[in-house]
Amino acid sequence: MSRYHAFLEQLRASVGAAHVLTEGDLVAWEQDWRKRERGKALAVVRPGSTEEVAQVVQACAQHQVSLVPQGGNTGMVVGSTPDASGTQIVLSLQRMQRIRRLDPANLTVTVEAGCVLQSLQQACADAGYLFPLSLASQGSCTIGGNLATNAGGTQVLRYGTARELCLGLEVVNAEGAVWQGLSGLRKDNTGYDLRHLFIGSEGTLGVITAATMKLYPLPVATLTAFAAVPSLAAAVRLLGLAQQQLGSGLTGFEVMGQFALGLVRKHFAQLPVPFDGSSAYCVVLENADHESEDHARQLFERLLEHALQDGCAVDAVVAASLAQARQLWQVRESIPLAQAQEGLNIKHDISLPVSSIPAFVEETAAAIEQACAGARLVNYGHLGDGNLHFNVQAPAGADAEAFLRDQEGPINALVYDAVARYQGSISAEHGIGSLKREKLVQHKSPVALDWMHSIKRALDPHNRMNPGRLLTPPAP
Ligand code: FAD
Ligand code: 2HG
Ligand code: ZN
Repeated sequence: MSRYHAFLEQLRASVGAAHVLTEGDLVAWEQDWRKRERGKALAVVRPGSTEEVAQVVQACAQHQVSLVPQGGNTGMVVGSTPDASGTQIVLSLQRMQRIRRLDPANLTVTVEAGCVLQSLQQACADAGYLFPLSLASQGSCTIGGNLATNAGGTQVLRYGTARELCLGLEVVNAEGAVWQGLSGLRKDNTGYDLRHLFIGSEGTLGVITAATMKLYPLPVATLTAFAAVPSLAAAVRLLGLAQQQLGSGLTGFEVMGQFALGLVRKHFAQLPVPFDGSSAYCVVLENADHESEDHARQLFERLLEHALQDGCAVDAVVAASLAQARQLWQVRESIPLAQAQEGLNIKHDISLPVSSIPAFVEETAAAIEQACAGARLVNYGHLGDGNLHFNVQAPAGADAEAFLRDQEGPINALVYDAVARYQGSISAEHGIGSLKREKLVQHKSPVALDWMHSIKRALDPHNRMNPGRLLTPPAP
């Protein structure tokens, strides 16, 4: 009889046999979104309540089994799938989708971790409120995963990251005890703010089972524009103009290199990408107005007129309808999918001071070309908050797997050294997972790393919560 027989029986007794998957096709839980790695799960366990999560974690503690929390499995850094040993369980939060409470006067919503982001946005909109976190993966990613990775997305310049939207958490710790921290308070100075330990911890400290998140009033009108800009420096100038003229109405400012847009044209031919592709970059801007659509349009048109006069934009269009606005956003949101269709690639999810971005890109693009002639730069991202997706695709016609094997190390080193020189971060929003663990050791201060290991030891002394992710495993 397998060493795990009693353990699996205990799980079945807790969550029901139908929710302990050990056979059949488990690829959806075992393979990461980017297809970088396929692991093997001892079981995929799908509890339906916080109490059941606690029982599963208690069973793991009792039988010394480690677990990998998983939401929508859309993470970019191989953090939500099991390793290849067949000894870890995937603890999927997918069944915990309930919105527990929407409190209009407090402008908060309390929601279970497995709720899909888009369902949460929709439920809040139906009730007349805005939940602003927006990512291209919102049809699959979950609020628990968003918090565990401190997700960013396209509205950060106005509303902040998942961390800034979170007021309280419910967490199951490594022993299987439940921490009730679902406060909707905006002020609470009663010592260490524990929620911040779990936000961005990538499942390594505890399982987030529910969260209380901030809501905002729905804007009266939201308009989208698409502009062609001659350079990144021009895009930064346009950002400055937009901030000045739209103030807090500016809710999105995304930049896209022409090669990235070319991938959308190639792989999503049905999407009309505006303009002829002759400008170096394009920008998507969003203006949310609390007065009226006319007011929003006037402000937007005045801004774009100034930009055309200034030369920081060479062409611009404001969407005439919601459907057109959706299409413009779809162009931007399709870039990661188009990139995936083009083949395996190297991703650099970096942040830099906005002012340094043009010089960084010029210098680093030249260095990449020198190191690997023909490597194709897929440069785009959330310029409004200083986050670039400075990705690299194999040279045209080259074998992508061989390119990754031979070039990922040298290209990563080159890019991350430049990021350090420009005082940026090697992970703006996707996290560390297992793909960037070694890089974290190189780029985080030894004091900070030491504190991180101390926190991990204090909260998960037996290293059972997503071991080997984010932090390098402790020495035996
Ligand atoms: P998963 O992938 O399942 O898990 C991610 C990490 O969180 C893992 O370490 C996992 O162990 C941990 N985790 C998951 N749930 C819990 C829980 N309940 N408790 C504790 N730990 C947990 N990210 C951005 O930040 N901005 C973007 O704009 C963006 N765009 C994307 C676009 C596409 C097309 C794709 C595929 C991904 C994108 N991402 C983006 C990355 C990804 O969607 C986010 O990281 C998202 O927050 C992950 O949520 P998830 O539910 O899929 O988490
Ligand atoms: C985005 O902003 C995501 O589209 C994905 O963060 C980025 O695929 C990427 O590199
Ligand atoms: Zn992003």
